[in-house]
Amino acid sequence: MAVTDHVNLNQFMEGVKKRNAYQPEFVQAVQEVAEDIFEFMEDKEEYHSAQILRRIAEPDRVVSFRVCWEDDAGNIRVQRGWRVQNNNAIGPYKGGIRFHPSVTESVLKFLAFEQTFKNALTGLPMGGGKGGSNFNPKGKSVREIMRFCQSFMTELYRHIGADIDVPAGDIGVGGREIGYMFGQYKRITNQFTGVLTGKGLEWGGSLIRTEATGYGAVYFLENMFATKDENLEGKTAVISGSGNVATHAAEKIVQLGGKVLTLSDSGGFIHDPDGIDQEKIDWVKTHKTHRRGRIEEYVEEYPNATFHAGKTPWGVACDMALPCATQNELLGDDAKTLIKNGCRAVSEGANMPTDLDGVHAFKDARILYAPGKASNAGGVAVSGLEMSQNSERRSWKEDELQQMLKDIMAGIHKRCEEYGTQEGGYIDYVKGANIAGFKKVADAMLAFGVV
Ligand code: NDP
Ligand code: 2IT
Repeated sequence: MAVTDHVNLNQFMEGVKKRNAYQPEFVQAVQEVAEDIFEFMEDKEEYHSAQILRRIAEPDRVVSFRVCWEDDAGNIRVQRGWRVQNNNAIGPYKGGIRFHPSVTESVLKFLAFEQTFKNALTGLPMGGGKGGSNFNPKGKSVREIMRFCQSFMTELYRHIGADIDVPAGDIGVGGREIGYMFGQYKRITNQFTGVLTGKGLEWGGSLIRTEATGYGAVYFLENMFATKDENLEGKTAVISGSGNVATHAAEKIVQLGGKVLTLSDSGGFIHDPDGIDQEKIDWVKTHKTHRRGRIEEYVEEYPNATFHAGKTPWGVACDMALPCATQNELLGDDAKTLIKNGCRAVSEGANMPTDLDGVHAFKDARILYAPGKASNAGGVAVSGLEMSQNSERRSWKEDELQQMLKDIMAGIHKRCEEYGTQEGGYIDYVKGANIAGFKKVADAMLAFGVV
């Protein structure tokens, strides 16, 4: 092939599939981005000849390590840990850590790839990374979780640093786990630095980091509805998940006058036709986080609600849907059902919750559809602000941070609008987010030459 002949989208994806055999989540994430980027690059020789997308879709490095720990019964347990450092063209690697039995190298590679675009979209100087383990925190004692976190950090510490790679929380990793990992990092290195975000407020954490992902996803919804001169007042929402992102998304919807009908966990979903108000959300937060209970127990507390075992909530009619649990939890048929039942907007709190068929269904129906890399970026954005506060050795005020989060979400919306507006005024947020995120990273990579 002559140097100027470029591979087309299909040839590119064939290569990605071949090089990443048995990594379906990673291939899926790359496919979703490549569909838009190939169109964008058509007349841009510099990106083609520098192989920019090919390079972003090849992590800078994947570190895989053994994590040994001792359970309460004295048994030695062995898990696998990873850190995927995808791209640091615009800042230190940044992204969460996930503890869940479904974690594989493919899952973490897709998350680190997505994170690269998401972090660029925030406008803050952060590269993309992700880490985690197939460790299952469910059913483990707090001491077991502590020992696991310490062992995980005993290897991870040598790969991270405030200017190198800054992990945070994700599924199964909240304030408690960040505390254990930060404690171990500090103990090993004897350094108090901003090496992790999502820290406690007493030891370098930022106000509103806990709330930021869920709140940000709802601010993004507000921005989308504002393009139709509408707000969230009186609108119904169906939400999946009942963890950090889901409960804070629910909280912000209620604050803005909307009505939340569902929440879920891996056991099924609850439907509360009276609406899940602030008091009920507080009950769920305590129940799921502190008591580590199951969502099905909601119906014992609130008997007007019903529990639907083993089901996702997408069959409940609503104005807007927020998938806030995990990847591929909303499939093509679910998307069609939502559209048929009148759903007008989708804001993804989770990463890649909608499969490719679902993405195409939402785009074809031209509803307001925000991909996670745009709508859930509020969390990592406030993590970026936590890094700035740590560097300054100061803590900013809550109202300042609230305003910054709102401004960042509005900025992301604007960038999606700029690159995603189609003939007739329809905004393709997927395309807008992919192109805006790509362009920033790609231009930095061009400046660095072939490295
Ligand atoms: P949490 O651990 O707090 O909550 C996860 C929720 O999702 C729980 O309700 C859990 O149910 C459910 N869930 C997890 N895995 C599955 C599964 N395989 N099938 C069904 N339900 C599942 O995590 P977060 O709220 O932090 O994260 C949720 C999503 O948001 C993830 O996709 C994450 O990557 C994304 N995200 C998180 C950010 C953050 O700041 N925390 C930032 C941006 C995105 P159960 O209790 O049964 O496990
Ligand atoms: O997916 C995500 O953006 C996160 N889990 C948050 C990452 C971070 O560094 O705050």
